Amino acid sequence: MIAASPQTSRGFRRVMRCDLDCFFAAVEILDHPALAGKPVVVGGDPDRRGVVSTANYTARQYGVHSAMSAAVARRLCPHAVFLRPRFERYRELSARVMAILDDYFITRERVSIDEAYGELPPGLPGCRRALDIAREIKARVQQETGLVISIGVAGNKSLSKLASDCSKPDGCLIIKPGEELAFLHPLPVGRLLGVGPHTRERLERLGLTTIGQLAQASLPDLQAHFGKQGHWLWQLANAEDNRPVVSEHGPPKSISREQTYERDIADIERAAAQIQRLAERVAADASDEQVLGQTVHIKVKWSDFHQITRQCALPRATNAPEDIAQAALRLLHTTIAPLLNASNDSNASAAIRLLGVGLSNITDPRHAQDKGYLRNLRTPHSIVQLLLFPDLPEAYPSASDDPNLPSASANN
Ligand code: DCP
Ligand code: MG
Repeated sequence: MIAASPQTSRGFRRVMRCDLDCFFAAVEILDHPALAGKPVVVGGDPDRRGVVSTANYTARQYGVHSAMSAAVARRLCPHAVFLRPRFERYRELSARVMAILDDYFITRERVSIDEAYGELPPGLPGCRRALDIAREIKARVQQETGLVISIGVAGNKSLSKLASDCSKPDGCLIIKPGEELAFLHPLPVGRLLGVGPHTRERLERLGLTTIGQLAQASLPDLQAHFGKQGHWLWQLANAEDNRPVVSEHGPPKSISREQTYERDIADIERAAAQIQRLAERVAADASDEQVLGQTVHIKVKWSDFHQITRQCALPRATNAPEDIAQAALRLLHTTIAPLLNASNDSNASAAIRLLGVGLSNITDPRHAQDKGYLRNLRTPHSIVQLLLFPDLPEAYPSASDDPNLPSASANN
C-alpha cells in the first residue's frame, strides 16, 4: 500500500480545507434572524428563469440544491423563503473569514468565495495538533463573523476536501497519517475529485463502484479506458496528490457579468441598455478589485442556446465605466446588431436569451509589487511557527523559489 503522508525528519504534510456551510443562505439568516429554522433559498427569481445559488440545510431536506432552477425549487419546497443574493455582503464576510485563516496557514489558496486550502506547519513532534487549530478556527469564525465553517485536514488537497465535505454541516474531520486508505476506500467512486455522473457510470460499468476497487484496478487498463485521467484517478484513489497549496498573489484573469432574461431580447435598443448596465457592473467589480483591463468582450446566447463572443482591445488598460461601456456597445452595434436585424428580416425566432460583458487582459499595479508568500509569513501565528521550526521556509518553499512550483508571475 502507498503511504500518503510519509513521516520524514521534516514532519508530515498537513493540508487544511475550510468551507463555509450553505454560505449565502447562512449570511441571510445571520442578517435576518427571523429566518432561523425556516427553509431558505438564495438565488434568482423563480418566476424569471432564476437559478438557485444555494439553500440552507432545512431546504436541502426537500431536495433543493445549488444550480437547480428556482421554479423547480419552489415546487419542491413551496413554503421556503426565496431571497435574491447580496454579493457585496458575501464578499465582505468572505474577506473577514480569509483574514482569520491567514493567521494559521503558511500558504492560503482561496478557491472560491467561501472555500480555501491552507498548508499548515508540518506535523512534527511537539507541534500544535491539527484538531486544536481546526477547533480554534471554527470558534473564531463563529465569534467574529457568526458563520459556521467546516474543516478537513489530511496529507493532501483532495483528501482534505473529501474530509471537509464528509464532515458537513458544522464538521471537523482530521485524517491522520496512515488512516488515509481506510477513510478513502469504502467511499463510492463518485466522491472522487473530477468524477462526474458520466465518468462514474463508466467506472461502474467496469465494476469499479468504490474508491478501493478503483485503487486496486490495473493502471494500464484504466489508462486504456480513460487516458491521462485514468492515471490521475488511480493516484487519487491511492491517496496520492502532490499538488501544492498555491497562494493567489495575482489579480483575477478576467472579470465578467452576465444576465439571462425573462423575455428574450429582440430589439437593439433594449440590448444596448442591458450592455450598458452590465458594463457598469464589470467596471465596479474591477474597481473593487483595484485592477485594470485592456480587452473587452461581450457574450450573446441566442434563444436557440447557440452562443457567440466578440472582443476588442482598448488603447490602454482601464476600469472606467464609460470606456468599458463604449467598447462593449461598439461590439454590440458592429457585430450583433446585423445578426439581430437579419433574424428579424427573415422572421426567424432567434432573439437574445443572455447577454454578458467581460474585461480581460488584466493588470494590477498593486499586486505586481506584492509578494503573497511574504504576506502570509508576516502573520503572527506564522512567526510563532517560524520560531518553533526555524527550518520551516526550507520545508515549505514559497511559490516563488521552488522550481517545481509556478512563479508568482507565471501563476497569474
Ligand atoms: N454558489 C452559486 N452557484 C452554485 C454553487 C454555489 O452561486 N452553483 C454560491 C452560493 C454558495 C456559495 O457559492 O453559498 C458557496 O458554494 P458552496 O459550494 O460552498 O455551497 P454552500 O456554501 O452554499 O454549501 P455547503 O455547505 O455545501 O458548502
Ligand atoms: Mg460552502
